[in-house]
Amino acid sequence: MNQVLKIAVQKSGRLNEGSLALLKECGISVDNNRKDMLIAKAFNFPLEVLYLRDDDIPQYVEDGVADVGIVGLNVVNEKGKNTELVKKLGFSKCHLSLALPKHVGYTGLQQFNGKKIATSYPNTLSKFLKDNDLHAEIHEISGSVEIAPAIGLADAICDLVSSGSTLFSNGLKEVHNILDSEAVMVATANLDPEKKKILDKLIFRINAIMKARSFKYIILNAPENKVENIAKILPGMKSPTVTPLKEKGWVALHSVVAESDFWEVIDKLKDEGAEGILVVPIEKMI
Ligand code: PRT
Ligand code: ZN
Repeated sequence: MNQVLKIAVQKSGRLNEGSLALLKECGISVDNNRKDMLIAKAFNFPLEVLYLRDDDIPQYVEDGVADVGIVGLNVVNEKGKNTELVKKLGFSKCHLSLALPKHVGYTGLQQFNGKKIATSYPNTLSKFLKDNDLHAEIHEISGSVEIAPAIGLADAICDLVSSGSTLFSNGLKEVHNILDSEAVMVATANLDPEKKKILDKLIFRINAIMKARSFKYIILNAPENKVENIAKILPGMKSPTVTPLKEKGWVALHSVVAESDFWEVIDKLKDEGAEGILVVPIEKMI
């Protein structure tokens, strides 16, 4: 029988869109039009999608009900289930942080000793406190953690932060990051070899997409006598493509540039006399 890889994704919420967009970019079409749909088969890849609450995904993957799952690293850590981290996916980035009321001066982690901290992440926080030899009372709440200090429920909170605007609007300030998180793919231990082959194929596609996202395609015009210098700035995947322009003494160069040092490279190119610089996104990079 032909095997199908079962992947768990969040049914609705912050991870849903990014997870489905990633599958789509992998060329995998999934029927997800109906809101009440809990399971869907891909049309053109041996994949079945299970739509679940994010909190349940680690357990389903541990049990092998789902072979793999896309979930926040924060949830994977908190649940502590037996799953294998396959890949960090680079979206839904946030961090789990300790925060205090704005007016309270912060002197260091020791300040949390003897305090009450509200959180939806009791296991992660408890481990952090233990690792740092701190003794605080954890008050577990499942949502709206940010209002806990204002209503006298806790002295501090430990919650996810992305832009920081929720903390700000609740009169809180972030004082210590305890975990960097992003969407990750986890897999069940001892995945069936047939399914492992399907997963490898999926990861190959994801790698091509993630690599493409971190690079830009760049096209520019430059004086011919500057090609050597520019090639050093823009090494490309092998070396830049150089084509002559109709105007004598000028060439066009095509290459790729890493998003991370993009502006630095542009400044250097301008210094070498590059003109008409065009930068376009890359869809896949293999
Ligand atoms: O219904 P279900 O249980 O599936 O979803 P959920 O409501 O539990 O989770 P959801 O959709 O809110 O978040 C899913 C995952 O998205 C989280 O587990 C994180 O991995 C990731 N993520 C990324 C975030 C945030 N950014 C985030 N900002 N999850 C929550 N937040 C919340 C945070 O709790 C706080 O209340 O947003 C607020 C802070 O945001 P800023 O931008 O104001 O700092
Ligand atoms: Zn949840």
